[in-house]
Amino acid sequence: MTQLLSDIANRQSAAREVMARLGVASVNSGASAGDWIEQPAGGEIASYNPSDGSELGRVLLAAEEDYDEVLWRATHTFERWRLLPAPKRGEIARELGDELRRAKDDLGTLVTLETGKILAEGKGEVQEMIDVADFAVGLSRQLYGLTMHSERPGHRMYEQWHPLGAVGVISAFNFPVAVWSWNALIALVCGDTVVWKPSLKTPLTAIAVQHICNRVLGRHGWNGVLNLVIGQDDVVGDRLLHDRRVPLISATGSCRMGHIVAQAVAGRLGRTLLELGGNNGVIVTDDADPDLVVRAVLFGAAGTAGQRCTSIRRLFLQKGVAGAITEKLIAAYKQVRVGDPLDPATLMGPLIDGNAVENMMRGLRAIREQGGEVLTGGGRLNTGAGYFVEPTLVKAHPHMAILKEEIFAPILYLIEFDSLDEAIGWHNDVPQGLSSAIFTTNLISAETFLSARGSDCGIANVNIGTSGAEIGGAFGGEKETGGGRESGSDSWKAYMRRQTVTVNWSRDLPLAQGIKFEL
Ligand code: UN1
Repeated sequence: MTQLLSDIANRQSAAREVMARLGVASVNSGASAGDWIEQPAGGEIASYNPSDGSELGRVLLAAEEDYDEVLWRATHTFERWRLLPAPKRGEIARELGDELRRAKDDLGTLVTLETGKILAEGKGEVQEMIDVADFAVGLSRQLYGLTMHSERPGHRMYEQWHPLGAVGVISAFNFPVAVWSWNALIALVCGDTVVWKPSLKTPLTAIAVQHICNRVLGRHGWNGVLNLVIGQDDVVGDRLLHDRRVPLISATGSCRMGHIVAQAVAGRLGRTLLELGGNNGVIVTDDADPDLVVRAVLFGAAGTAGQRCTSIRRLFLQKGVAGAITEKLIAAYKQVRVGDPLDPATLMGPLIDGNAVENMMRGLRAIREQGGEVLTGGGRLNTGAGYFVEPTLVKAHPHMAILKEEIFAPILYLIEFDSLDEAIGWHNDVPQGLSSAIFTTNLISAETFLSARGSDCGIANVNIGTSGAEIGGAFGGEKETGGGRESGSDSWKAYMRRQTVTVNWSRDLPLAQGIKFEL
C-alpha cells in the first residue's frame, strides 16, 4: 500500500512537471482566441487520470458570452486571414510542426495522463500531428483547381477554391489532439479560422495545444486564427451547431452524437464533416499467414484498450484456420500486460472512465444473453481507482444482434465462416462502415474484398489491421460512420468553397447550348 501511494505521488509530481512545461498549470481558462479569456463564466470541471482516478487539474468552462467573444474574433480574423497567400499560411503550419516536434515527449505524456493510452501511442498521436503539419505545408502550395475547355470561342473556364470561414471542430477524448490537427491544420492552410470544442474528458491536452498555437501565431501578429472553447454540450456545443456564422462543423464522436450534429447543422443548411462510430471487421482466409494475423489483431483489438474508432471488433475466421488462430489469440491475450500506461512494458492502459467500464460490462451481459461465449477476459481488474479491464475474446454467432453495435472497449468477436462471399456479407451487415481488412495470400480473395462487391467501408486494407491509418490518405467511412473524409488526399476540399469561373475574353456574347437570344 505504501509503495502504491508513493508510486501515485511520484506520478502526480511528474504529471505536474509535464503540465508546467506545457503551460497547462498556469492557465485555468478554457477559452482562447489568441489571448486567454481570464474568467470564463461557464463553471468548472476537473480532468482525471483514468489510471488512478486522481485529479490532474481544473479548467474553467466557457459560457455563452465567452463563446460569442471567441466566435467574434474567429469570424473577424477570417476576413484578413483568408487574404494571406496560402504558402504564407503554410509557413505557420511548418512552425507549428516544429513546435510540436519539440513538445512531442511532454505532449505525448500529457495525452497518456489524460486518456490512459500507453506512452508509445500518446507520442504516436503527437507524431500524427507533426505528420499532418508537414502535409499541410506541402498542401499550401497545391490547392489546385481544374481548368475546362469552354464550348464557346474566346472563353476561359476554370475552378478556384476559396476559404470557407470560421470552421467548428468537435473532437473526441480518444484522439484528443491528432484528430483536431487533421482538421485544424488543413483548415488553416485553406485560409479558414478554427473554433475547437474538445471533449470535456481531455481539456488539458487541448489547452496545451492551444498554448503552442498562440505562441506560433502570436509571433506573426495573429490572434483568433486557431481558437478554443471548452464548454458543456448544451451551452457551447448547441450554440456552435446552430451558429450561422460557422459554415462547416467537423465532428468526431459516436453515431448517436452524429445524428444530433447532422440534423442541427442541416437545419440551417450548413455543412458537416462527420467521423462517427466504426464496427470494423477483419476477414481471415485459410491461406493467410497466422502469425501476421495474431500480431495485427492484438494491436488492432487490444491496442488503445479498444478505444479507437478504427479498433478491430469483429474477426471472421475461415473454418480451416479458425481453431489454430483462436488458440494463438487466447494465448496472446493472456499475456497482454494491462496497467500503468506510462510504464514502457504496458501494452494496454485503462478505459477512459467508470461509465466506459460499465458500458463494457453491460455489453458482456448482452453478449452472454445472446449466446456469445467469453473465451478469455471479460472482467474488471482490481487496480486501485483506475478503470482497468481485461482484453476480451468472444466466440460469437454471426447473427447476434449485438454485433451491429460499437462497444468502445477491448472486446473482439470471433466468427467462423465457410466461404468468402458469406464472410463479406456478414462483414457488411452492420450500420457502420469505417475500416476493414482481409488477411490472405490469395490475389483473387484480396481483389474480391477490394472490389465493388467487397468491403463497403471507407478504408479497406490487405494484410494489415483496421487501425493505425497514415495521415496521407483520406480518413473516414460510409453509412452511419457519416461519410466524411479528413486528413490526407483531397480532403482539404471540404474546408474550401469551389467557385466555377467563366471569363469571356472575346468581343462577342455566344450563349451556351447554342441558344440565340437577339433583338
Ligand atoms: C479515431 O479513433 O477517431 O487510424 C481516429 C487510426 C488513427 C486515427 C484513429 N490514425 O487508428
